[in-house]
Amino acid sequence: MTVQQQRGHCRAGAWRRHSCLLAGTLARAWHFHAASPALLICACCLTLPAAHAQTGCLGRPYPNTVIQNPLDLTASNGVLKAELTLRSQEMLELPLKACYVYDAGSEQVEAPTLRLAPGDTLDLSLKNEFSYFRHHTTPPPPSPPPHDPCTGGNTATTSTNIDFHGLNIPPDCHAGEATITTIENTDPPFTYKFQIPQDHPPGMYWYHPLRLGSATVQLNGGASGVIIVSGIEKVKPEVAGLPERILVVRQQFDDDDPEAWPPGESELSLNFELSVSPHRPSPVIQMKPGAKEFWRVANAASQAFLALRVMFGKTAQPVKLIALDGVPVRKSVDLRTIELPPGGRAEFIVTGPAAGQEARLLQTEVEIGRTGPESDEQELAKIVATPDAKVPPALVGGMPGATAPAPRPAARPTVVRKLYFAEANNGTIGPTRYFLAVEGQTPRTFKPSAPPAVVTKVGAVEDWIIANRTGENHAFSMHGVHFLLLAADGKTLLNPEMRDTVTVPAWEGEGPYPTVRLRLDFRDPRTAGTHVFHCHILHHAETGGMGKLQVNPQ
Ligand SMILES: [Cu+2]
Repeated sequence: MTVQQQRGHCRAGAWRRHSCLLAGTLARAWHFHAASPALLICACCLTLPAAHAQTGCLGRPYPNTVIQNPLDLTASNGVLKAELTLRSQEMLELPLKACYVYDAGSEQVEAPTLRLAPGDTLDLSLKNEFSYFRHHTTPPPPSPPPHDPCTGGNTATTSTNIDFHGLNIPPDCHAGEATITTIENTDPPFTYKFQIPQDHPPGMYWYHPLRLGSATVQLNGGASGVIIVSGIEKVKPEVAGLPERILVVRQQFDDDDPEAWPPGESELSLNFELSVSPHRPSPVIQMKPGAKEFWRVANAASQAFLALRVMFGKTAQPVKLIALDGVPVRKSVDLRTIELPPGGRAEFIVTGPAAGQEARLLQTEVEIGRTGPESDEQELAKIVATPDAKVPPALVGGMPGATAPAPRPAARPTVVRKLYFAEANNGTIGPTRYFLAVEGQTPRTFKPSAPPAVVTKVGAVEDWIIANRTGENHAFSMHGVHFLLLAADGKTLLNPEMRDTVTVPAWEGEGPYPTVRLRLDFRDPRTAGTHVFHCHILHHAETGGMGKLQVNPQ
């Protein structure tokens, strides 16, 4: 049963409509989202045929469910060939679902983890069956056939593409290009095909839509999954043999209108299980008492800045940092708070609580700035230690891959540039426009067809000092090449590490603008091409906060 059928049926009779609304209200009141499809069907659609699950999204975990890793799809003989279908499912009064569905034969699975070794080829086919278009708008006509996704297309919420976040791959169509490429829901399956470089850092990456006009709606609906470049145990032997836990934090919004800012109510989820304690029980992470695990956490929220703590009772526990943004760190410091901007990843070793000890994974309150959306404390999961815990499989070694940390940029930059985040309203009450501008240039909202904001050449080593002139945090994210984060909030970092996404903190309204300083190294000829950089609050990117960097061959 499609949503349109549900809605049409409900509108056919006043009492039925009332039942639908009542069911929706109950679902909302109980935060009973995962169970609500059944509730809605019971309440208003008893006379219709059974649901056709294969056309919508899959069920997501019930409250109190033990967290499990997503299904792994692992490359064999140097190739990972897989097919994903992007779908949508609209439920009355519930957040829109957007889902990457993988047909595993006996069952369909949402958002599998793509596992590749350096040197492997990803051969990924994406079928776009996303049918949701924003309310009060008319779906655009499909581009006239034959439509070539590499040339662009509709900017409707039905169009899509994939950004393989953080992978150092060429910015070409069918690979790392993610602002022009447009796959419409009338197109045949589109193939992404590229090789993971032999010297690629081993770590956690992720995939998500970045098509301007639909990316926020689709990401908020849950369209995201993990990519693991294998071999981290070669660089960080302390993780070998530890249970490897994949954790993805997503954020769903009650109102899917991306024009709304600050956005309305939202809920975080962990591996698709909503974390809305105390309204309903939290997800459960089962661990063996006192045992170590290797946690790989992605912030796949479109807006939430994370500050994660593993709490035993009221005390934050130290965790041992292993990698940031897919790159093993040079210095494995102990941290009690893991801060992750939207798009960021952290990998770390957690020691479990004793049997019976109260423990949880906590999102703590984050300073977002005067005009940013609220960010309250939220329990993401209970951590339950029990001797018969079902823990994820241990990280196996023996995969090919890098054996040394990623090389660092040169000690001195050849160019220093200044960029800044800014915002402007259209009139006094119009929607906010976002800018990620180069100092000295007239700020413009981003257009994929616009000339590059920055032009450089292979061989350059650039320092970018990025200021925030707005009252809210932004998340600067660079495609195609990692950067060394040298300074944050004006302070030089003691342990600079490679990153692909970084928080640029809000300006308080007086005093100097907060800045970050990062170093980009273009001495590798493979960095040639046109890359994009943008705010990873995807709504900001979609409404202008993006730019292009052209690296010319030497
Ligand atoms: Cu932003």
